[in-house]
Amino acid sequence: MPLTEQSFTYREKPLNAQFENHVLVLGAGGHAKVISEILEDSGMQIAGFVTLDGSDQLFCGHIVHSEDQLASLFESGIQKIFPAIGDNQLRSNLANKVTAMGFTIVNALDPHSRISRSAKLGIGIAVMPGACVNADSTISDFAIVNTNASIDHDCSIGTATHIAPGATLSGNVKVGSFTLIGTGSSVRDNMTIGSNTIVGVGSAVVCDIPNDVIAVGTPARFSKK
Ligand code: JB3
Repeated sequence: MPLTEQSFTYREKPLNAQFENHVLVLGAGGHAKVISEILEDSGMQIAGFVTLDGSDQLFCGHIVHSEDQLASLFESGIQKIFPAIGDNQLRSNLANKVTAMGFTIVNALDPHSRISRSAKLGIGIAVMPGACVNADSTISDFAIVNTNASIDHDCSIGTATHIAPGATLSGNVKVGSFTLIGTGSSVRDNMTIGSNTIVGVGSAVVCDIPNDVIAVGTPARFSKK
């Protein structure tokens, strides 16, 4: 039977073009549910969540796949993904794993965030509602700029670092990789904060903070992890 023009067009379409707007979300917890809404508000369609073992229960109205299913999902044409797990190291590890499988990692930039046109963004970045990234700042791969966090001009945020809700970084603050800047903390301009470090909730950072420490208080004092 001859193909109609319509069915021919459909069959000739590359498989992944059908799923151009579809994205998988790695994780199915609190962070993933916020991310899924941001992705939907940005015009993407959620193709499901992915946990280690999957689940029979829907999450936010979507299927929860297991990691074992990633290869077949990719083969079916769903090739975009977002790592939505709060743990910095796990988020980065999983992002690297799915990159090696061929997935394209997208960003989740909330339409109600403010991101400067001169900011430089990597991949797999979350910029949550009300967050601000000002001129000439750099946000590296898999970083989270959480709800209402503020990154002022010329800042640099390292790979898989998490700037928690309401944290404020003044101008020209450099933060390393895999660091957590806790909720509501404040960082004076021109400060450098190392990698694998934690700045506790509500701390005030007024001196440089090295790698691998926990810094807490006002002003923040640090000790080895
Ligand atoms: O503070 C705020 C605003 N958000 C926090 C966020 C940044 O981090 C939030 O309050 C939580 O503290 C935390 O959210 P997250 O990462 O969603 O945590 P939780 O609710 O515990 O969910 C972790 C998810 O990761 C679960 O769905 C796990 O099944 C999934 N998970 C754990 N290990 C994994 C793996 N998923 C996959 N695919 N592979 C794993 O190895």
